[in-house]
Amino acid sequence: SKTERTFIAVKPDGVQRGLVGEIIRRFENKGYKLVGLKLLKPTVEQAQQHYSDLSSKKFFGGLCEYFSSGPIVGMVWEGLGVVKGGRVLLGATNPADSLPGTIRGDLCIDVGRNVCHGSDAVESAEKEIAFWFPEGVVSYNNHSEGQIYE
Ligand code: YYY
Ligand code: MG
Repeated sequence: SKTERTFIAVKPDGVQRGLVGEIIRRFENKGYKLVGLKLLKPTVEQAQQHYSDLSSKKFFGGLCEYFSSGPIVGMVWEGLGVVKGGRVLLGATNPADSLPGTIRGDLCIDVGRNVCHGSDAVESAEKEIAFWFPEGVVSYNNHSEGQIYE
């Protein structure tokens, strides 16, 4: 549905490299609707919770340390098929495999510094949005909706 939502984050490397505007721009240009946006510095505990599915991986410690090392920009984007479509905009997890034209394909090199996060399924999106935006998101009418959707 048009009200499907996903959690997208610009990771600390993306913020430090000044890529916040570029990443937001790609989601805006696509036609998705921004309904949540905040700059925050995650605690290690928040990083561990966010990535809890990966706790058995050997890169988990480094991932959580990196994710909590500086501010991130957490966002909620809404639109038809936005969970899958958002992952398409991000590109493959490993930038070595991300195609040109994707955020990771265009903007980074190392899998451990891949500048952005995106929820991988509708269910995990709902979980991540509730975790990072417990206060809820913002409802409003987008005046372009009639041009974006048939
Ligand atoms: O959802 P996505 O971010 O594309 O990948 P995940 O498999 O969920 O892994 C999360 C995060 O972990 C990834 O963005 C980079 C990091 N990572 C890593 O450092 N090394 C790997 N071999 C795999 C993932
Ligand atoms: Mg993931």
